[in-house]
Amino acid sequence: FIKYNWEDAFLLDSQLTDEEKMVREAAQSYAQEHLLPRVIQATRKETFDTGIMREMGARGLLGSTIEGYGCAGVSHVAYGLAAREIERVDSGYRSAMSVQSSLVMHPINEFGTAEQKEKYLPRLATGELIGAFGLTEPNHGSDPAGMETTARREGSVYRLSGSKMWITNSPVADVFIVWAKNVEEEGKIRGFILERSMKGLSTPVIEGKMALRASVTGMIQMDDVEVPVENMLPGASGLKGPFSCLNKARYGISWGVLGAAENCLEVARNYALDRKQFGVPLARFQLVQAKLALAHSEIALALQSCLRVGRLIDEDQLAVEMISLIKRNSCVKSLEISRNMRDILGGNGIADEFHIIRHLNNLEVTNTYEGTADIHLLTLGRAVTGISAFAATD
Ligand code: TGC
Ligand code: FAD
Repeated sequence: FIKYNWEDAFLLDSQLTDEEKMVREAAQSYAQEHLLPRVIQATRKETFDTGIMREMGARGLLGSTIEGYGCAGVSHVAYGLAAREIERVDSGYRSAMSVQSSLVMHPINEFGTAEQKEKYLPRLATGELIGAFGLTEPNHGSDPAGMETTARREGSVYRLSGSKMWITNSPVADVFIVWAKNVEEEGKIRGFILERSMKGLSTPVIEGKMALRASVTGMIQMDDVEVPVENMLPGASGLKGPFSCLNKARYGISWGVLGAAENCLEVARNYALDRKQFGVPLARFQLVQAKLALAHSEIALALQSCLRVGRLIDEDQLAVEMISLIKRNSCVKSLEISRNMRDILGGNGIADEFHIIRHLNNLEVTNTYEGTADIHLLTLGRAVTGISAFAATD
């Protein structure tokens, strides 16, 4: 037998290519050297430094799976590994990377015209432009099919009206992928590229978030915004368009949250080895060991599932339910791990200098956005039974 390495239980490292290891190391050193020193103040003050986008761009972390347009063209496994390293520091920073890569650059690359790709992708890849993705509305979160935002064709423009809610980066974004019902096509959902300078567009900040505070979140309000016809994404029609972007982003989240969980485990383990109560280190107590061992087990198992799905994406063998399975599993388990690790720190568990309480609050969000844990459970329930249970009328 080989010696068990608790930090790499199933020898994940040995399953990676040299390029994937290089991407992981680059993301790790960037996150530890440049993001970690900022995160406590950013969270206290609820600020997002937009320079982070250019820093990520300079390191090839934006739109990294795209070929050409200045993008790195790496594997989905490499993208997942980078998400894990960024989120080891904070879910908000991974959110910024995910939205830009999977929800803005991916739809332009997948559904856009050659002109749209040339115009936007290179500057999104460097982080010179910041993007946002508007699907959720004040009255429609889990059920985007009910969206009320409309697009009405008038000669050479579409007029967009409606509002989008809970939009990552919207207050600082230059470019917006907005999903709306096209009145001329009986309400078919279409994607549009909006720019900040367009008249009738405003993006108020949502204040007072108690989670994901190092990420800026806002609305996209559209009052008859005039969007040139050539800014519609021709290749996306129906809910499939936004959902296929979500597949990519949800995949990145599945890896990312495990980085946050690993950081919670690392902090709690070190604390349990140092801190003494009743004359012995906390790590000497069976109940404390149980919490650490369970956290370790869930992380190791979840990482293997993410790696497997990443390989299947790269082999073009993805079924979308696989994404629901790993997104929900990683998020639910990471949230539970962060709660248990926080407990090991006692009173110190709520101090931001120990990081866990910040991860815990962030992981409440990751459990909710990109499809709540229960929505993904229902997707899997439908796959298992063949019966849809989303709506009372199903
Ligand atoms: P349903 O009837 O199931 O499907 C409608 C059409 O969409 C297709 N489809 C998919 N296509 C690609 N990938 C997927 N994962 C797909 N899921 C469904 C489907 O084949 C169908 O196509 P067609 O051609 O037959 O019309 O749709 P439904 O209305 O019953 O809804 C199902 C449900 C509840 C699962 C779905 O609406 C859902 O996923 N709800 C959750 C909403 C959500 O995830 N919102 C995310 C907003 S973005 C965000 O949170 C960003 S956070 C960013 C950050 O900061 O990191
Ligand atoms: P609701 O849909 O109202 O759900 C409330 C509760 O009801 C949940 O527990 C849900 O599981 C449950 N529920 C709903 N339907 C069912 C059902 N059929 N059966 C059982 N239970 C059900 N959206 C974007 O478009 N772009 C972004 O960039 C973005 N960023 C975000 C950033 C943050 C910080 C947050 C908090 C959200 C963000 N979102 C974004 C929105 C996010 O995707 C939604 O919050 C999420 O999809 C849930 O929608 P909702 O908040 O309206 O909750």
